Amino acid sequence: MRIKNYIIIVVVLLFNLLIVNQVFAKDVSVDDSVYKTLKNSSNSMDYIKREQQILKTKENNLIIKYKNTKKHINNNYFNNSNIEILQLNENENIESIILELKNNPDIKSVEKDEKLYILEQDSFTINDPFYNQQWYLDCIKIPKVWQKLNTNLKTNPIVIAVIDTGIETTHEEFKNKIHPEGYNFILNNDNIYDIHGHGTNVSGVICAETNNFIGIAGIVDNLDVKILPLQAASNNGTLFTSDVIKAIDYAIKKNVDVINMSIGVGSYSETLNETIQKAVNKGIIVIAGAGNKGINSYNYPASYDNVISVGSIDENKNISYFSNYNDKVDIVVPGENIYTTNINNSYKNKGGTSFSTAIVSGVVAILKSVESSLTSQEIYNILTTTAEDRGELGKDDYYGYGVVNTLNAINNVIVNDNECKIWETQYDVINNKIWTIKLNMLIDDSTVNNNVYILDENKIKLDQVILTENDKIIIYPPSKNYINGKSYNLYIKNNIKSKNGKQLINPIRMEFIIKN
Ligand SMILES: [Ca+2]
Ligand SMILES: [Ca+2]
Ligand SMILES: [Ca+2]
Repeated sequence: MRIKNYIIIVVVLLFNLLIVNQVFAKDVSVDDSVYKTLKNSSNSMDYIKREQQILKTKENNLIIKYKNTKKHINNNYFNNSNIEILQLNENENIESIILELKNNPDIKSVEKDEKLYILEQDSFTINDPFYNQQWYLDCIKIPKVWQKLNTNLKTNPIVIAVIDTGIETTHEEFKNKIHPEGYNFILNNDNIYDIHGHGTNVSGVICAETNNFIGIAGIVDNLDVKILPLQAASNNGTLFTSDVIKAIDYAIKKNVDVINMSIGVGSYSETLNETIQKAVNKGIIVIAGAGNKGINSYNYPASYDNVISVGSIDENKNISYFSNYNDKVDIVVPGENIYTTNINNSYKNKGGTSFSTAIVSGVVAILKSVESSLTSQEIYNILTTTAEDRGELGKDDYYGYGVVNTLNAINNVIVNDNECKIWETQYDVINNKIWTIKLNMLIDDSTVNNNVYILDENKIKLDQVILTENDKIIIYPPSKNYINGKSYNLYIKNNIKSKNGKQLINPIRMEFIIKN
């Protein structure tokens, strides 16, 4: 019976409450013998673990300088000097203790034992020669996201259907970027070679190969993101609704993650709307341009329900003169001077909400790539709640919820290990373990989903049932149980909130190892 293994983690997680404790001065001692043995040991993992334990004891220390050498609080001073290290417990209020010590007449100075850093230059560089013309990447914080993705984060393959004029399959920037099952809905064959250019322009923004010493950098960096070119637009740049419907149906059958529609018209179609809702219900994220007429009217497909309607901003983050505005606009990203791939293996500056759409498709692909379980609604919530408000306060007809901030969005999806408070590693954990985490306030159930999870050694999220019960989070083992001898990490993100709206202070990580 699983219930027998129901063990409560004693540590109580604290929401954002200040707890001021008294000063508990402790000796800081480093067991040098252990340190030296380990350093010479062939087992570097042991060494690193021990080093981490030692470093942890230094996280919250103060350096105190006395006016003379005889007045130390404890014996932890340097060679009879008048300097002493004071170790504080991690829940002590360091600032108030500093103030207290500064009032001590024997003490000359008090300062935090701050860290210095080795002066290593970050090796992150982008070598695509036209990268410096791609202002739109910086504008929505894409390079910072690439740096984050540079770590050994496990990602998932993503397919984006681009319903457009096709793609120049031979362009130097699209090697291994095109899904082989593209289709031409005008000719009813697989000839998706782009003669017009628009589909090639749009596709390059999303996934031109980054860091290949050629051309531009695509938004999705070198994640496994492929374009499924669905040609429904003719060479004069027009599309029949019926061909768009066929293309969406095809995209649903191919199980794509995202549908990019850099197309639009003012008239509403019941059948097109129904087909789009079918795609949305299958978990596909549908993105479309708000329109390029600069008028206050709907533009479809962007203005259908459950479609992400994307407006355009310029280099000063002001709304583009051509960007349609209405209550269906959800977010804005750059849509002017978008340097991208063009036909004849070339590059060109382009503008329009078409390219804003492509940028958002790329951003969504990044989010889905690091967290494939995200639903359309979750993606929508992440993009809109992390956007930077512009124009009138709050959501408005021009900017929707504001300018996409991809870094904030990705930080909402993944937790950076070095931002986490680390709980002690649990060894010899049984393989049908049920974890129960108790918090100090009633938990808002709706904030738990996606914010509590367990990753395996490959950083793959396990499928498991996670329940909330008043002030407890209960995590059942994955359907196939854990694997003996393997290490797992439990993450609790600080997006969790209490019923009265307090947020968890730090994200938490706890490693546990299943016993053999
Ligand atoms: Ca390139
Ligand atoms: Ca919408
Ligand atoms: Ca606003």
